[in-house]
Amino acid sequence: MTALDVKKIRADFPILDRQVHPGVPLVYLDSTATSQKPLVVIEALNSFYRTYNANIHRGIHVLAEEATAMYEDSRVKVARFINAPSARQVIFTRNTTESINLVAYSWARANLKSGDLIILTEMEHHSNLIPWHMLAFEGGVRLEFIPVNETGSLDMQVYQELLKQEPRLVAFTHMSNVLGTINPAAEIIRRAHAAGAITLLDGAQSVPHLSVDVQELDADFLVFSAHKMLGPTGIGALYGKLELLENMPPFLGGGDMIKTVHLRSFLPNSLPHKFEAGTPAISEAIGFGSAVEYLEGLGMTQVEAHEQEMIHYALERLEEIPGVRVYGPPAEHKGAVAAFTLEDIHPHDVAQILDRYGVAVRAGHHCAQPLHEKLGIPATTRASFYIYNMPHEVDQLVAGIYQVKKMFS
Ligand code: C6P
Repeated sequence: MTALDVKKIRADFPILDRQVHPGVPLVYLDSTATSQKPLVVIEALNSFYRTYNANIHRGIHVLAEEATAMYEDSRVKVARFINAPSARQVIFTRNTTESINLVAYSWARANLKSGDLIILTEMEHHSNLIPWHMLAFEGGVRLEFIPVNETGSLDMQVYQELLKQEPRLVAFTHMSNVLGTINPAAEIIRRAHAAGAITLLDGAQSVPHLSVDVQELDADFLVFSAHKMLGPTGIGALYGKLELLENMPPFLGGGDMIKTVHLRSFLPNSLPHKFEAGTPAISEAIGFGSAVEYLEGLGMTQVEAHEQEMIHYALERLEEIPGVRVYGPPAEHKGAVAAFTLEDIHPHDVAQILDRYGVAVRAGHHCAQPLHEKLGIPATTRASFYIYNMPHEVDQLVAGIYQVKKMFS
């Protein structure tokens, strides 16, 4: 018995009915890269362009008022989804990457000086590494990393030691996009605060799959992308504590982010508009609102339970194949992500052959090259599961892997 009515859910995702080669139906196992979109999201975009397309926060005509109301309503929905105290604390950005860059450019450049320490982890996505590398290169901040141990978890003892160096920021992923590890976010944040640091939680992989409550976690910043949680591409969010956001200088300058402008001065707008320069991704933000509503309708506890069932079954089946090695912790400590190697067959070959059987997986370093270096491998093949995946798709993946083995034997 699954926690979700997956057959009913699948009917909401028209793309899942397509064939990718003649007579070969799609088995989509790449939701960690981007999820598919339900009809309500597709319809939200369609209805915007068909009936009330207009720029927001500017016009006084009906279309502009409707578009503004829907855009702001989406912000309220997204804020509710993560239990933000106020919608003013949700900034719409392009994606997780832009949200992290916003914090790096605005908060970090205003608050950190040469020699200050930022703690990251060895399992970060490049988005939560490069902005800090750039800052280190430019402003001399120091970076230290919480190691990943053999079980794919963070070494909390080394973290405790690093905290003695009084970091200013601890920025870490809630869920690894490779190992699937769900990090103990509340504990990492609690310890960071005790050491006087603030925290940035990369929720790109957790917000779509777990119930994430910023107040319960006491997160200072949380970043995530709509496209990984049933929403459109080109829209993401930055949540921040009010006093932090209020005191941060603007990131990008231009229209909408100002209160008044003179030839030689300007006054920034209030939150959240201070950080939303120029015409934003209006239809995408509205689609984002529909996506979170859809997830709320399913219930995040049920989503999580379904994914636990999927990953338990997937690991059980994958681990019985001779020559397969799955990376990361056991199913109960991870999300629905299975990155694996198959003997010494290159992951790109594995993915290419699986594609012939309709199975869409990702191969490569998944923008986590340092983690792969740590694992001592250049790349992995990664299968990931979401609300619309069913156990028989795991079976198709496994059958495909046996075909790969046969071809290379
Ligand atoms: N990971 C994957 O296939 P953007 O691209 O800005 O929406 O998300 C960046 C990002 C940040 N943190 C984590 C943990 C992520 O997994 C991602 C995106 C995708 O694994 C694309 S590389």
